[in-house]
Amino acid sequence: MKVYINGKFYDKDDAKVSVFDHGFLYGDGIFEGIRLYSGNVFRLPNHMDRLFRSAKAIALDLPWTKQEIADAVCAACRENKLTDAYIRLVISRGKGALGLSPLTCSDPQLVIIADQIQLYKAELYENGLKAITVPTRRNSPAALPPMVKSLNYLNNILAKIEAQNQGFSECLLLNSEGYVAECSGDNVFIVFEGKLITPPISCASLGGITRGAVIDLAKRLNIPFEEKVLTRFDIWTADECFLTGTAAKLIPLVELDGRKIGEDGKPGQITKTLINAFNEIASKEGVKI
Ligand code: PXG
Repeated sequence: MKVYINGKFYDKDDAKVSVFDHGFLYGDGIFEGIRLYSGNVFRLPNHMDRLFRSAKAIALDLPWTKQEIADAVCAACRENKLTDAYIRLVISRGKGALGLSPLTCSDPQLVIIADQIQLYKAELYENGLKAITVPTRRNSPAALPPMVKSLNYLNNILAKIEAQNQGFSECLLLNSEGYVAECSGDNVFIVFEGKLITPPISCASLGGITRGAVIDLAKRLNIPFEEKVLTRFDIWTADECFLTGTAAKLIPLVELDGRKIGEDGKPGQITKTLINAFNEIASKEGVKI
């Protein structure tokens, strides 16, 4: 495997950034998780837009254009002869002196790893996931804006640990007001009385690229859709529930906090329709590498 760093490719073992990089020292940086399906990079311009918004939010001036970074993503896929991949793009603040100030860093590092990811076992895509709500709350917009895909994911990692300690692989995070935000690295959707519903971004959810694709699909398939503030009650009593993320794709959630979702705790019909529709567009849409 060859890893892209600042315009060059390195063997996996030689792909290194400095321990003085503020990305390593302070989690000062941003990232994107991107998919390559059948030789097409899914919604690459949307990922570039989100990346540049993250950079702006952390006051990181990027010395590359969106097109240059998008080209580097495609080059990393070609270099590794991939047709299907998970691409982890990282931009760190760069090497600097000890101390929080980013003003000592002048050389941001652009790293692109094109690899594979299998988040959940195949069986769970058929039968659905079980999750619990964890005590850790989603980052408050008053602290770290949750729309920033920053290199500090400890909030989500702590939530994941709490779920795993209870024997669950996934968890629901509420926002600081107690409303549903999202799962540890996935957005959450419910279906209630035929309507598809997800919390608005203002509930401290990430504006997921997969979330956006599902909303577009719902419109195309004439499935009524609404963004609505949700409580745990709404998920417990939903007819269907599923999660969306670049790594996870679409995966049914069939139980939350010991409550079976829907009548039988099985993946629902609208969920299955959207999973099939997503799998169909995923390999057709996108930028050819
Ligand atoms: N919420 C959060 C907090 C995320 O970080 C999503 C939702 C789903 O968004 P997309 O755009 O992927 O549909 C994310 C996605 C990784 C990694 O290792 C990436 C994410 C989450 C966890 C791990 O690349 N991002």
